[in-house]
Amino acid sequence: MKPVTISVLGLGYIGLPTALLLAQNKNNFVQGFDLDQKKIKKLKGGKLPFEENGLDKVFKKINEQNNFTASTKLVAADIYLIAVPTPNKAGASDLKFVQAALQSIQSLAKAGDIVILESTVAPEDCQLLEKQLSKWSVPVHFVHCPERAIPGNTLGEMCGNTRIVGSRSPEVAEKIESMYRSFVTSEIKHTDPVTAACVKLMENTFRAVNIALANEFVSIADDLKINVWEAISLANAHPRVNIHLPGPGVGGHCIPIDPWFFVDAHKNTEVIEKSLLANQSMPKYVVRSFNALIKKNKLKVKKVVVLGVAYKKDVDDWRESPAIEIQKLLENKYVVQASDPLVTDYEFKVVPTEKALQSADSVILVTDHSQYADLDFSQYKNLQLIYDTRNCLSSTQLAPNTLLRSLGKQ
Ligand code: SAJ
Repeated sequence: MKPVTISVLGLGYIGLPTALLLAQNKNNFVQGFDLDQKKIKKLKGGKLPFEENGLDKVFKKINEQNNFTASTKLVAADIYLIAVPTPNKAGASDLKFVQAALQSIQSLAKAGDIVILESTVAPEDCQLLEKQLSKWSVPVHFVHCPERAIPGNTLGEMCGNTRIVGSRSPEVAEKIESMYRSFVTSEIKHTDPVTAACVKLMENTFRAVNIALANEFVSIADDLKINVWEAISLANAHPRVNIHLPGPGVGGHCIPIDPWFFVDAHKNTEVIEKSLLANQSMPKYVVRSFNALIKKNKLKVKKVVVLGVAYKKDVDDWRESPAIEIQKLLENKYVVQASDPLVTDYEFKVVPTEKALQSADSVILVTDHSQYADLDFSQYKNLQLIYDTRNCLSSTQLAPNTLLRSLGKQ
């Protein structure tokens, strides 16, 4: 069989794992391309530029196969796969990196080549890109296959999540399905590119709206003086109910941002908009509840630790993390220290957990890292209050004089 040459543009958290997974198939010749010289140097030296669960094993195998190259110069291929960032500020995807990638592809493209876009874009932008490519002097096929990744389990998600192939040509869709089939074990579904972009946004919007609902239930539970976690768990025992978990707010680079693409481009999106705003209001709700607890229990709190600043459990990523706003709000009233064993380079100084807890008189737990479940808080006798926004701690971890309260739990 003639080898298939695939050039992957952008060797980041999506592009690199995708390139390596594709190279597992010995019939693929995969050429990775990135502008970052340091990254390419590392890859050429047999080192991964970042850590990702299980990726080192795949990389080791690929290095023995000789069908993966990394370069700062794009090389001609049959299939181009774009996995560059689409930093999405102010409600629209920023296409500057996608446009730069397309420009370099255009200078190499031959008739019949396939250009796959994996980066998340607004459906309107997808329409625009499709139109743009249809005007190239050399006829190429545009395909949109929204990326599949979840920080902490990217390989699992890339292989196990349903893949959407958005193409106008059934033959091209078949070809791309067989390309992904070398590592995707779940279903691969076909549609057109714009629907594919819409599906990606719908998935993230579903999560945002559902989390907003759970967050709204917190305030209802507080009014009724009941435990929201217990109520949600009982409601979820119903076969057709799946309420998500409340929390201090929604972070990450997708769920708090992507749904704005819908709100900004369409009418009748009140539910989505209100949900995004409801999630955005959670840091304020957390700080208000924390202050109310201090007042009600007549505590003398001066120093607060924000425990966990990553946007979610067991990741080192703090993009859009609610911990940032919580800390800013707390600083109006308290001396605040941020602490997170996984995060180093952060908006604020990060203090080692033990040191931070030794000098603090209270804690707001923002991220439910697994290691906090084994943390012995009882050695920090000065702690008066721990406010657990994820309901992940147990009173058995604390000294008897420390008060433990969870968000939405009386
Ligand atoms: N969160 C809650 N309650 C929940 C679930 C999550 O408050 O019940 C919070 C988390 O703490 C976090 C935020 O929401 O701050 C987002 O976390 P997440 O795990 O739901 O999502 P991401 O941003 O890590 O990854 C999402 C995933 N999308 C969906 O699950 C629909 C992932 O599959 C996508 O690939 C990714 O966005 C993306 O790149 O679009």
